[in-house]
Amino acid sequence: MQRNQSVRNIDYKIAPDIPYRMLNHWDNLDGSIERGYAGNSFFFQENEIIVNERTRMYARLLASVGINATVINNVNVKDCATGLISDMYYDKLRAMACIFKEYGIQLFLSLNFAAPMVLGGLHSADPLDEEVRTWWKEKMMEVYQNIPNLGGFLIKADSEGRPGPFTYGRTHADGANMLAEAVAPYEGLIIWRCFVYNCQQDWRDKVTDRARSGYDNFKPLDGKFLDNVILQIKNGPMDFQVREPITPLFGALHNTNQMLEVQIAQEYTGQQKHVCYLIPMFEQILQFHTYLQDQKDTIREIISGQALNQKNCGIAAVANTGNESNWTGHDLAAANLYGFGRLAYQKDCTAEDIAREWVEVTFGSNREMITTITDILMRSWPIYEQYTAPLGIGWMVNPNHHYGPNVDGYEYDRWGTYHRADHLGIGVDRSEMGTGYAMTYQEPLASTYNSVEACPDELLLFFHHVSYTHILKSGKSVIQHIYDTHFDGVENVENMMKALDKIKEYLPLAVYNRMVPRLEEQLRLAKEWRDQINTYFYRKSGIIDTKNRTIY
Ligand code: GCW
Repeated sequence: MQRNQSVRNIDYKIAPDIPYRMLNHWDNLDGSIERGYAGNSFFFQENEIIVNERTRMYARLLASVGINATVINNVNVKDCATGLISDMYYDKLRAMACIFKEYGIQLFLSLNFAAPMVLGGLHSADPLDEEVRTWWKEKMMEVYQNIPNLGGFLIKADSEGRPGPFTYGRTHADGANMLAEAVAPYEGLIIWRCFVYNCQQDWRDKVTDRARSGYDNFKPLDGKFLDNVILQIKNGPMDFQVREPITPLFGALHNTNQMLEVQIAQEYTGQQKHVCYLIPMFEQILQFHTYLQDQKDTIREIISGQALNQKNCGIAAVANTGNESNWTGHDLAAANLYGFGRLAYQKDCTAEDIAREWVEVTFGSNREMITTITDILMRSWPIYEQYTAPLGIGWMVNPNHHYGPNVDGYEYDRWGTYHRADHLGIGVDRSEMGTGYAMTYQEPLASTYNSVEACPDELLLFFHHVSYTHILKSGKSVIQHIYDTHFDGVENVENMMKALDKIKEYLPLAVYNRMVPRLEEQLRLAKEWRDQINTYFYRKSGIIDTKNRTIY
């Protein structure tokens, strides 16, 4: 009805194919949000849990787009957050879980693997230690007595300084299974993240490859996890960059429940100041053929459980919400929350249908307005890619907060994220002659990515180190591609602003007034990206722009 369509002949039934459609909030108990760009937490404030009218509005919001599970606290479980599984918080959590249940949503929590030490005073968190195992069993009995509707737990272990089984020489299967046994009597799930890599790398070391780490750590454990464990795997092998290949881990696990993790919080994609509608990216990911087996080998078939006949599977998005009145800061960022839910719920929805649907239900029925905003959304991810890091290389951002250009920001650091540019060329050799990452894919993907000629342009620098004069499939040299896309990117942002201006009368004034300063900021930063990237590569390569535009 909101879309102004007739309700007369509606007679259809749809059922979601993906069992768990989840949000992951990175909210801290002090009210801050890690990678949050829409204000503070509406779950926590000053180490207290908030249950109020917004809790219900939130549940309704999620239910309206088909999301059925949510993790409310940050995967980096520190300080008071470890104590969420203690007396102090049970009453509020139970109240929240009950509200969520009315809307068909299950509450989950992130856990601290070292909780037996922090809360229990034990000397170890070794998953094979009997005392530790007993502690967890008793703790889970207590937790479920207090919060009967709890869905289970999400765990980040041995990652970026978080504790985990490696400390005790144990595997991630040992760690996950210990917890899975403890929650099994209550039908709880353990969602175990595969974001495990060496974040103390020496930039001089060209053998270690962060991209390989998920595969190298988890492929050998295939088949070793209990059935109430789900491995949660980020879409790319690195970390939510504007362009990454799809992780090879999905094509490598035959006997393990899997869940895809994407990020609608726009950490590396403009931090909700820039328009970047990510659903076309997620659509590509879900349709991707892993070649795991002859049939039913797409990511969607894997995480819906159809490929491997599983039921504990799903999709999770790192959430983009906060306590700002419009939930997502940028009004257009709400399309990512809506779109994530819709795409996860309904198999045959396209990113473009979803964009249009969102525009109609949000802003009404004026044709020109609908076309304009749908078009802005649909072009926004490619445009963001144009003015930021080129050809799949990623990063080039400022350390820590990850906003704005800094070509060498991560080049000489410990995080395993390098572009390896010199005066002759750029890119990371991940072919069999380099780190061998390309060979972790199933065929024919391995051969495609392994070969400079066959590798798709948009991923070339992720897989290969090439000279600036290397000719892309597009017919342009790498350096000219860098110059052209960066000039085009800024122009496209300018056009976006002009287009929005033309339909301004069809938007609520408050919405328009919120959007304009953000678009101005997007344009300012797009220019900064353009000039820094172009200047950097002009100075490195000494090769002039064939179109003679201004480079500094
Ligand atoms: O992308 C990185 C973020 C961290 C985050 C981590 C993760 C929650 O920069 O802020 O920590 O990924 O996914 O665990």
